[in-house]
Amino acid sequence: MLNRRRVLTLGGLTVGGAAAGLLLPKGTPPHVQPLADAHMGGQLAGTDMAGMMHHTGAVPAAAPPPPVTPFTTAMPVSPVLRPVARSSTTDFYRLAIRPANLEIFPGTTTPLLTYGGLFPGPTIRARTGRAVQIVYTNGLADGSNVHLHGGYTPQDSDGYSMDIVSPGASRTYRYPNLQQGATLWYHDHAMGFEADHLYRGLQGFYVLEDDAEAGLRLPSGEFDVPIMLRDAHFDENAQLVSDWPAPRETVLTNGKIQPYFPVAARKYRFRLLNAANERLFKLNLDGAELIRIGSDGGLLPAPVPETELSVASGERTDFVVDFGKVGVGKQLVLSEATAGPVLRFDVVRSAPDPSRVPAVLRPLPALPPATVTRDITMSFDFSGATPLALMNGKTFDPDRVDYRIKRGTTEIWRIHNADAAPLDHTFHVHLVQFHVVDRGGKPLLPVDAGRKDTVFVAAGESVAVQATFGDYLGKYVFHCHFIEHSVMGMMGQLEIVP
Ligand SMILES: [Cu+2]
Repeated sequence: MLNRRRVLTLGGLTVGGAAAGLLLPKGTPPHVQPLADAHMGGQLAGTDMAGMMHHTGAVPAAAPPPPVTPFTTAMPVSPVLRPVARSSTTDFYRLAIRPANLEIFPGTTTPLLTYGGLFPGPTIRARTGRAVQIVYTNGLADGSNVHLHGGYTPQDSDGYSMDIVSPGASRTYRYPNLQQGATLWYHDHAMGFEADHLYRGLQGFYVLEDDAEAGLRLPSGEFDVPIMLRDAHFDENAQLVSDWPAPRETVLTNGKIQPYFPVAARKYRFRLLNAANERLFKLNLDGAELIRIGSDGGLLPAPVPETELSVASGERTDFVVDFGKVGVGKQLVLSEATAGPVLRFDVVRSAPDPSRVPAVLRPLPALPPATVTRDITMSFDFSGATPLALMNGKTFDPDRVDYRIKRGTTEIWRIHNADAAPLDHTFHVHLVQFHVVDRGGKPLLPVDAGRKDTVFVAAGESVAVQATFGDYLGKYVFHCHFIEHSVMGMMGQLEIVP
């Protein structure tokens, strides 16, 4: 029987190919070859694929990456992208999708795919009610596109999986920003390539702010800090290795390994994004209070003090830390349950603090009663020579519309993870923010609160969500945001119709 290490060795040629976007030959239009024909490699038949798909970091890589001394690199904060022009209604931007060699391990560089030569990409700061247009130019050798994750976006700007920007081409994405303030993010979503493209760095923040939120006097400006957490597997030369489902033992915090971040002794707002392809992060800050204020779709109704944050791939959680309670000269370490320390905050100076965390943040009105209920099942099928990743028993087919939804309809989707541990999933649907209304009859998780576009569904679990579908017509996808599952076929599509 093949053991785990043996399978990892094979992985570079088989599953690794899938993770590298080699489900399809390079240069082949993604729609030419159904995902079910993916070159997953018959060599994997009979191996414990399910057992492998759980990243615990327990199995060391054959050749470990270069050592990094913890807390010797400052955590960068991605710069805010400057508009190239402004009109009375719209901010205009340009952004290149291109390769870049960036320093992750001190003293050497790692080839990445980037937005604007940065990882994470530059942060786009937008205002509710004010439109944004971004011209993206694809400087990659493969097709690419851009999805605004969590955005209420017209179909032709959604980054629909089959709507590809060809190598060398440019595309204008238009975001009307007709939704409340929220920590959104932008990332690649090109059919067949998205797992590899996200893994190699095509990710950035899109922070939407609104007037009501600004009036709350939450920490803002330099005290409002996006933090992108993700994991990766590097070889001894600091090169990214795509050998999913091998463990990815290195966590990157805004693109650096175990950085430190100097802070003032006052309140900060952090916008935490789990941008890992496939991971559940459980975080604590040396037991300090983490005041949760926001979820995927914006502010919670009221702040929730916690000491641990659980955030799965694709989810965001906004929280406030009051370093004024810690004191100058002290440090707090943000640690992850399996990865250990990922970031150290050094309280280095005092500062005035006019910010506050009000007891009431933003109402969460109930949605209209649902008139349609659907059951959606995510599962793997290991019975054949090639493992299949399924949504409702089928792999994704761009020519099949799974659900036609009349615009404005409120629906309940009961989402089932039919797999056994450790095969967890996260469910993401484009276009809408939903409310989590049930978690198998058990109490909802803290991270389920507020408006959501991505929800964690552990092995064997069922989660019900309620959403009102808006006015934009056309096809949008829903999928597992453990993105290798998605690229293997765990994706479906809806069509909003008049
Ligand atoms: Cu999944």
